[in-house]
Amino acid sequence: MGDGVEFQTHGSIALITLNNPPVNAMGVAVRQGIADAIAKAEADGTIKAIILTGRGRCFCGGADIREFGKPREEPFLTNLINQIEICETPVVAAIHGSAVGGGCEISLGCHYRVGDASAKFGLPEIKLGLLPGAGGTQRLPRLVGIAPALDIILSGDYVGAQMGRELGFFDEIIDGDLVEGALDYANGLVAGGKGARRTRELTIDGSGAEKIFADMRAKVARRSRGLIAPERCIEAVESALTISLDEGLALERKNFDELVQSDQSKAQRHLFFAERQAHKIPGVPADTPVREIKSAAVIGCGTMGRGIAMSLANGGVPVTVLEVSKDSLDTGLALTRDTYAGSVSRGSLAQGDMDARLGRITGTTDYADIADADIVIEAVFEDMDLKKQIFGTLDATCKPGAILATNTSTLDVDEIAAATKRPADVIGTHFFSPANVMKLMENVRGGKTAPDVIATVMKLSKDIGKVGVMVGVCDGFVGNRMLYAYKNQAEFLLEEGALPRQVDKVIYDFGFPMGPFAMGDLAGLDVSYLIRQHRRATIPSDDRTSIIPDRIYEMGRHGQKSREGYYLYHEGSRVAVPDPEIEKLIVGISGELGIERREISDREILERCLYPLINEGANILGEGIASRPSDVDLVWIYGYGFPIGRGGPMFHADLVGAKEIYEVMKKLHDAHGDMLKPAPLLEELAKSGKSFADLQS
Ligand code: 3H9
Repeated sequence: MGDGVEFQTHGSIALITLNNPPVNAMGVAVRQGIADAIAKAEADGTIKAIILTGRGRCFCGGADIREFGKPREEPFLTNLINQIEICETPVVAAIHGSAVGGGCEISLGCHYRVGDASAKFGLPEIKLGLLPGAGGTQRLPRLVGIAPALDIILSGDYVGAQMGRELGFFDEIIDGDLVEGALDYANGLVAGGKGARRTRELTIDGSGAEKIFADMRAKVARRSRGLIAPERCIEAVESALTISLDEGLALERKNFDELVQSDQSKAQRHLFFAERQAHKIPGVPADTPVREIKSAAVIGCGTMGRGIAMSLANGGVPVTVLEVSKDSLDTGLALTRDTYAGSVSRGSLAQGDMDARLGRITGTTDYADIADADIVIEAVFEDMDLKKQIFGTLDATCKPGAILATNTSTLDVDEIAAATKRPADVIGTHFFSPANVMKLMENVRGGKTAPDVIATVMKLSKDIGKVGVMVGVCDGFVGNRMLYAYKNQAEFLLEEGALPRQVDKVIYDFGFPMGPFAMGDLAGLDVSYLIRQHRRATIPSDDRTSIIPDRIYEMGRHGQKSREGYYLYHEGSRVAVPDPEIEKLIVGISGELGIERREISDREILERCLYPLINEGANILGEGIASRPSDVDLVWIYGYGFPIGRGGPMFHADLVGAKEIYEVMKKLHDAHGDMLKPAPLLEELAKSGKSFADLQS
């Protein structure tokens, strides 16, 4: 039956099984195999029903994403699905695991759908900057209604078996063996004289549609600023109400073809593979055994500790939180409860889920209670002596084989590990605030961290729904080290002539959720002040630093929390209002420094903030702190709000061109000195005409 598709008969039932590991993606060979198998079954007068199912971990992960951007080869998926739908013989999709993207669309072309308890379906194309291009926008609204279909298509999230049954996607959920159950189901159809039942023939209930579309457009404008795929999805679903299915398929295809060529989709496809590539770590073979994580402990119940504990509990891991005093513990646990209750009141979490998650979090003030934890994550203030003391205690208390992790964002993991007699078990797990929301885990391997500890922590990241990236030890690791380069330049721009609102607007317009100064106000200017003090004491540097942030902090302005920082914030509002007092202060500081303020263009602001960030990424790659450019991209996308449609700093650098960035860096270097020295790797790429993508492993 060609590669990747098996054909069997069971009495009068034809069983067509996709067998294309790892996820039965439908490349050209698989599409051809299915088309041949369907034709064969239809031509055989003894076949009364057809089952389409998948072997391995899931039914089908969709079209083969690696084929996108290459010339299309027949049979096209849309035609194949039409071929299935117009069959006279009833076709049943029997689904286990995921039926997603084209995998969902092919099941929508089948006449009936059954699944086992593991079954889930969804249309994640939006996460690839696409729209479902093989009928998803036309058939799903016909089957489940407009509002649920829009939710599924625009979120890209997957729907489980039970909910799928309630929505009318699944006709039956099968207990026990899926294929046996599907055979019984198909035989039942034959016995009951049930024939083909075509989704294309269903009519859509258009009542309330205008409001549904308007609400969705408003939501998308808020959540997906700058991305083009969401509007194309809405437009295609909307068309299902007014034009025929075949016309709708043509519109959908037009939108798909436009999106698949776009830089945004290329960027998002890059990120899809980047997330998976990040799990391939030098020195850690794929078959490295992992340690079992059945329970965890978190040291510290402050903002970070609470967020980490919630992340673990949300991912199903029971966690014990340790605090120094009963009072701080009680406060921390109460705040944890409040955070969950807030999600319940906003409707983003069910009460039952809150109870289950909270039930996984317990508290203690006694190290003896965490002695059996499989992983302990320390999340106390950034103070090396304190951390060393804690790791000494953990070393003395925790069971052999426990992983001892630190949430440090800047400190030397090797120095922390040296406070124990088991440095091989020590690793960094750097979460981002708010840790229960932000997806990045910047995991840091020390010089002595054991491969199985690395493999376990990367698996844990995935298990709790985070994007894990493994990096090496250096000041600030990947994320914060690049952040220093970016923020420094933003501050110098103020001294030279720009104002916070101008810099922030340029960065916001580029696609970040906010600019560096609004971000500073949100994070707390007191926090960044303390970090700066600490860094100056521990890592003295001759590099130029701006005096503006210290001055603002010394005025008692701590950002949003004190309703005054770089901006003013009215009572109860998070809207940043430019403050003439700060603008006067900045102009005054330029005078003090003897800098003649000048007009600074938006272009200069963007280049001055972004190119040093990219340049630092190149230094980090050159030093081997990150294994590959796409790892750096993941850190900035999921930890710092780099716009997803731009694919991360290194992907963006390739779109601009290494040569162009190098030329600008050279000029900046001449004007501002060595802190803006072009990275040797950037220079090499510029001179050889290569790109960061060429370094990808
Ligand atoms: C589409 O269908 C377009 C249509 O609407 C229209 C067309 C005209 N293609 O995630 P995992 C690889 S767009 C190629 O770790 P899991 C993945 O790279 C498609 N490769 O497994 C990895 O490779 P490696 C819409 C794919 O068990 C390996 O499979 N579909 C594809 O945790 C394992 O992946 C999607 O966006 C693919 N479609 O989760 C599906 N999918 O081992 C997105 C996966 O070399 N995929 N690979 O690193 C998923 O959500 C998950 O992969 C899935 C399995 C849930 C299926």
